[in-house]
Amino acid sequence: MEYNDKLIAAREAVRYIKEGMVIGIGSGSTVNEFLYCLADRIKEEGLQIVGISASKKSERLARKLKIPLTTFASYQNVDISIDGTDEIDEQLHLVKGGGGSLVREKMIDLVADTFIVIASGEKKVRKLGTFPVPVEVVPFGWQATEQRLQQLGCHTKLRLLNGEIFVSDNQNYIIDCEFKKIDDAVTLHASLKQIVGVIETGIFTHMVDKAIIADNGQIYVMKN
Ligand code: ABF
Repeated sequence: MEYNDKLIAAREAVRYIKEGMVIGIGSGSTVNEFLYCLADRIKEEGLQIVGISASKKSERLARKLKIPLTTFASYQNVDISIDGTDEIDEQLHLVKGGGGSLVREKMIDLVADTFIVIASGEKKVRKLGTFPVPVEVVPFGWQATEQRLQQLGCHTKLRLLNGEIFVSDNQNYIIDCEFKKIDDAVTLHASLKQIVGVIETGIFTHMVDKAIIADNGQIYVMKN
């Protein structure tokens, strides 16, 4: 039997949303499922919440679903952030950014009192690194930055979209760095961040409070 694990994980996450919350909204197809479920609760229960979106894509869907939104600056606190991921390991370290929104996602996920990741089973890995680490870089001199990234032992690729250079919501470029296996995500993130021209990496460590993974219809909750 085929299960929609993304929807199952999203539906479980909506249960954590309480009246009056400020909700950080990540991006990706699993987060989209969460937005549909959240919109249903708002319609059925008159739930009063406000969302802060980490990406223009999820913001467009939230507006279409009439989910009340506000800007990140206008709120000092975020009660809960719900976000997807590309990889998650046993320590709840993540590789994120496949959708290109890693900077704003990390900013919101970091300030949230509770950060919940929602994902289907195939995102769970023993070791991070199969998914190339997205690194957001300043467009100016990106080739020089790319060379310094390669010196950390990865194959790099400037992200393109429809044959053009992909530009993030922050008007920067993304270089996808293939490390294949990451033994120490904390140290690698620190090394990447030291490179002039690097703005942020898609390595999220020591941030996740709870992970809701749906695998073949079964829900697994991992927490720190
Ligand atoms: C987003 O979720 C990105 O960081 C990541 O690439 C994406 C995963 O998307 P999906 O839920 O579609 O697999 O937060």
